[in-house]
Amino acid sequence: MERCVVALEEKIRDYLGNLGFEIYPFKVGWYNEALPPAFHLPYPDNTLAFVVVSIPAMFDKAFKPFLRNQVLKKIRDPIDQCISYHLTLVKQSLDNQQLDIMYDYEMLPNRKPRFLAQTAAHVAGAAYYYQRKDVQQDPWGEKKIYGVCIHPRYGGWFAIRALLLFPEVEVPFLLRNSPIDCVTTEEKRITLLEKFNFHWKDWSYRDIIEVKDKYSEEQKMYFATPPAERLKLLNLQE
Ligand code: B12
Repeated sequence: MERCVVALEEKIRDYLGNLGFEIYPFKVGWYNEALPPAFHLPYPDNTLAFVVVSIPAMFDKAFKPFLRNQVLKKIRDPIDQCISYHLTLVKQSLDNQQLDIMYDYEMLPNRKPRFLAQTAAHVAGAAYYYQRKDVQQDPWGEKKIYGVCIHPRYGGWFAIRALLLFPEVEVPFLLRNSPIDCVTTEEKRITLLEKFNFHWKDWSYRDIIEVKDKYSEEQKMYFATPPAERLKLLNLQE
């Protein structure tokens, strides 16, 4: 069984790795134990799952070729279409293996997200999730402060896109990798949360650590454009 899981992981990584995605395995139980029941994933604790993140290279390696080759549906966000296109191909390549895919933008009928992307990234060891409670001397009083994940190589220049869940694969033996704590000082954590919450549009929270790669000016311009106007930016709408 352990060898089957290694082969499965390699197969998915071989496909997605060349397209600017990374995958990190985890057990559903690790995710569920961090959250109250309302957010639990409805699978047994030992179920195998992967969190899929996009890194800066995704824009050139997956998105631009996708735009050249596919007919876009005008009502859906092009990046979402690109990601679901590739993850559907991954699913097809796994023959009879049962695979459930959940996307970061999917909501349940009760308006809660289908999964909490940051908690998943943290428990899978992909990116440390810095929350208000990771700061000792909290300067924010009554304000609502959202947490943010930082990737050890790409800082904030990445996104958490999806979960891949394998309902038929149980992995009691899976070893847990802790996420790398790369924003270690109190001062830096406060700066990070301030920037993410109050200045996220200036991109600066993403550079809280030194990074290996970041979004190009072109990619920044694309993501800074409101979703409804992105097709126009790509010259795909009259
Ligand atoms: Co937003 N957003 N967002 N967002 N958003 C997401 C969080 C995400 C993950 C999207 C993605 O990558 N695909 C990224 C964050 C990436 C990262 O962390 N590096 C993201 C981003 C980038 C942004 C923006 C910068 C805009 C943008 O560029 N897209 C801004 C920045 C914030 C701001 O406005 N200044 C932004 C804004 C928003 C709004 C519109 C404000 C809302 C509300 C934000 C929020 O609630 N966090 C928003 C949403 C709704 C989401 C979304 C869809 C759901 C988040 C959510 O509802 N969380 C996610 C994608 C997703 O998750 N599917 C993206 C619910 C709350 C309750 O969860 O605060 O984490 P929580 O609380 C849980 C944990 O604390 C956990 O229990 C709590 C639940 O009970 N817990 C844990 C408790 N103890 C412990 C201990 C440990 C160790 C762990 C791991 C967990």
